[in-house]
Amino acid sequence: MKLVKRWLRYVGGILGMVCLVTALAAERPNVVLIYIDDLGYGDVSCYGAHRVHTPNVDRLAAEGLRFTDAHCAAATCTPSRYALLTGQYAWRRKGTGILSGNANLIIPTNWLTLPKVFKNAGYTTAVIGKWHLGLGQGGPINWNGIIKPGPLEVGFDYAFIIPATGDRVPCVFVENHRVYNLDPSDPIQVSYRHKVGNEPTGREHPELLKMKFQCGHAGTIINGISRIGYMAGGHKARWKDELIADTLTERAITFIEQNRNRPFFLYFATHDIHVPRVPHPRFVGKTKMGPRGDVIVQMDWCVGQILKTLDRLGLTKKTLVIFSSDNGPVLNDGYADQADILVGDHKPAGPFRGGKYSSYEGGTRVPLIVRWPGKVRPGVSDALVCQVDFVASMAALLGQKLPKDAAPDSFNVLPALLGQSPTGRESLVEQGATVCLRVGPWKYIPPHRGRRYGACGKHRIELGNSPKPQLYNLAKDIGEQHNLADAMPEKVKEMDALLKKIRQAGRSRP
Ligand code: NG6
Ligand code: CA
Repeated sequence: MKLVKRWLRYVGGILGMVCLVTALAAERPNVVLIYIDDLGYGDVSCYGAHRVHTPNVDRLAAEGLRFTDAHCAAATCTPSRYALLTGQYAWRRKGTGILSGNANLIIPTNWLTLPKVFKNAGYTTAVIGKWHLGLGQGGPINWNGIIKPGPLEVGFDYAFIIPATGDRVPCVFVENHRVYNLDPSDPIQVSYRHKVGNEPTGREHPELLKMKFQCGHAGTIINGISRIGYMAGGHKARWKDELIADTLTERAITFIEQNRNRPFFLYFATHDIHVPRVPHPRFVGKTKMGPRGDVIVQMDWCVGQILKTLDRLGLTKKTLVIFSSDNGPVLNDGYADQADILVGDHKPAGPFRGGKYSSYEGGTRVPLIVRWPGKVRPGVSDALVCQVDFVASMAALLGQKLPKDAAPDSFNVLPALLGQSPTGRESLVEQGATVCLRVGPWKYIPPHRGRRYGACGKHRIELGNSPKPQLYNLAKDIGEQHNLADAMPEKVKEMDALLKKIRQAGRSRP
């Protein structure tokens, strides 16, 4: 009898261990962050688009939680991604505006970052896609040698990146510390000041262009498209814009396959739907909206490939997928690709005013979908959350304690992200053309000098700059049409004081 009891206890113990380990493993999912460039709130069908269909993003929404009040941290790429990876509002730090392609790394390598949160928990991490946070330090980048510090020094185990943007030189991928496919006998030279090499520029030879530029983008012609900046050499390494989506997706799939048996974090940052919008021929003409519509379809295909890979490898249930965008939408961002002409009644920013670059909600309110089958109940959440919160929220998911000085503006909104709580933050600083404040339904845009319109061509974007304060009640006025500042001076004062306080405190995380 004693023996049987002992044996039972032994088996029970093992069973308990197994359950515990399984439970822990279930709590530590793989995380795939699918991060789209310039995708607006209204650009996918699950957020109301009808002139373009995005069945794969819609599948994510149907199987996951779709947020209606989620924000990127800023209305342009670099500050937005900076905040995403560091958990610090970018406006707190100089030099975090849109970077040129030869800028140095802006994330200090000794800081805790989103990928380091995963690495500290034993995950394998990768960034595949757009970087735009600078590379190297202390001056010019040697594109022909070892390029560092960069993604590997801020916490990624593997990197295959577009250094800046598709419209900025150098038009090459960087894999870990080196330009991918570089022929040493054809070294790369890059300048943002003056022409290098003797290849034609868009300014000199617009007749050579397969896609004309309208604002900026008059530099070296690469693959029939003139870019921002000048570049020479590196011919074998230059990307073909038509193939970027395929190349990045293939890399992402390979990374998932190689890490199928251990926890991984993949930051998959597409080039789409940023300019230049050059879909693979198989997507050309898929919408009636020209290249901008077609690259939305291409982006959706990329999402589908990732989801299929997770299905095929049996990883769907073990993987938390996050889908979002780095800033609001823009139609004409400098190339004459007809986005502003063919848009029809499509509403890139959904019901919101403004778009990329703007202080209005269209600048930072973006799609956010979180899927974790069995853990996140499908539905819709109106919680106010921001990508700056991912650091603290993922740390909470993985049971990591954040040091006091790390991720100073990152809130743990994990309960909201997992659909366990209907509320997220109470307030949020939104970085548009200027630094604005949300508190619940209230939106405050401080007086700010500057241009009224941004971007280019027809339908330019209202930046929200005004010499007068603006106050909106989004609960009643989602399109920010009725400025209540004059009618509610006390509210303006209160919001202004809180914004100043958050700015002066140097941190906002409790
Ligand atoms: C702007 C570019 C725009 C885009 C943007 C950065 C011009 C006229 N406009 O300066 O095309 O590259 O910078 O976009 O050059 S972001 O999504 O990376 O922030
Ligand atoms: Ca962007």
